[in-house]
Amino acid sequence: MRLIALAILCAPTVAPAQALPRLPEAIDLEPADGTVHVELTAAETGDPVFPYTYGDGIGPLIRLRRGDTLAVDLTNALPDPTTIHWHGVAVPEAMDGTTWRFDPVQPGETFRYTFAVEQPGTFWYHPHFDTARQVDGGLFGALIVDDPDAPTPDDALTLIFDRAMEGHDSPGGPAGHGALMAGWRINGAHTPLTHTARGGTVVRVRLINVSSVGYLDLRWPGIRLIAGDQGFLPALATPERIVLGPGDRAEVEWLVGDEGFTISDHPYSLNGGATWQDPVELLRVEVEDPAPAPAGLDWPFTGAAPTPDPPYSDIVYVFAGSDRTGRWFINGEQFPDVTVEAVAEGSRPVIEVRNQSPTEHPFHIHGNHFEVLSLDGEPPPHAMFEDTLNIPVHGRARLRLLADNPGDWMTHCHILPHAEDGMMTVLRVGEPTP
Ligand SMILES: [Cu+2]
Repeated sequence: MRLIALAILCAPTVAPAQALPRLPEAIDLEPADGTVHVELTAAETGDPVFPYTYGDGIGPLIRLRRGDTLAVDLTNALPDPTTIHWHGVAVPEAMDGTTWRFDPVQPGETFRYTFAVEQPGTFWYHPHFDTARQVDGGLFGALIVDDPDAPTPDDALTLIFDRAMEGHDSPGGPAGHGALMAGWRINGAHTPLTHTARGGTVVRVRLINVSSVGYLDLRWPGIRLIAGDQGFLPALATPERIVLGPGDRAEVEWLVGDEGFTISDHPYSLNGGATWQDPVELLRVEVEDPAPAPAGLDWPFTGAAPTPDPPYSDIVYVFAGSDRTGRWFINGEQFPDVTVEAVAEGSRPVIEVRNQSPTEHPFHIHGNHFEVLSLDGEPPPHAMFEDTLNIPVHGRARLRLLADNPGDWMTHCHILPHAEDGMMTVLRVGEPTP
């Protein structure tokens, strides 16, 4: 009898997974039509998990409509300089948060970032100064620009994926090792998480990878991909998996029926993709009030075909380096000792990015975005507009830059330790400005 009682006492109890938190939304201090005014303070928290914050936890979600003007007053309460970079948004160079030609915001100072936004899409904001440490420390948030032409779903979620301090303190170590060790958080909460959705509804879900090193390889049954970095795709895609490198975004729709599903992450190596490790459950979607799954929404897909890949390049960037040396190069150079390539404002130069290293790199360009002409010789099925594109090991991407925003723009790998160890250059659009 005593043994039985003991066995009952020791029966394992399964702790219910925590519910997925929704992101806090930024408060608009001047709720007038056409403007959004937000105050952010970058400060230390004393919390080793998120040592830095833009407020209460990770940064608030800033939501705009296409054509709105955003004004953000950033107060720097950190002991170090900082900036805000608006990843994926065509802002004026002085608002881009980079320190190539502009000074960072000093401790104790307040700086106003202000610009109009004409591109709908899923963007994010983060410092571009001491970047790996400040981003990993918790300085990041989502910026959503709504398209007034898009249909309204029953519900909408924004999921920010990040990992705890992951290897930026050992840039010479094998990239991806830290990523394999640390667990993912979504909206600041440790996975696995659960979310309850109502049957018979359409949920629009925005996915943002803000990790400095980690790749996501997300899988669930019946993926319906509707948008990438720069707004809607030309057509619905139904891939088996969604791979998001650091800085990358995607949007999907969930058609919630009478059964739940689980989003898992398949461990992914920077040295060539899928690994031998088991998938990890990140988010279980449970259904309340089961009902037949609805049809997908009528998203404003254009059906645009990709631009044909021409037989020339205007600029070639060769990415090289290795984990062994921890030194990373573009065209044999390391930032800030770089050759500034220049293209005319309004031009459509063809850029070829060749990855000669044994590590994948997410190629990112500031201030302007590009169309993917081909990846390893294959054109995409539809026109594909991005600002962040993963280049596989020994891969070759050919891009058509929509060079419409003048300025000196950082062009770099978005694995932040790689960028800080040299893998960054400058692309000038238009005439040099004083
Ligand atoms: Cu890289």
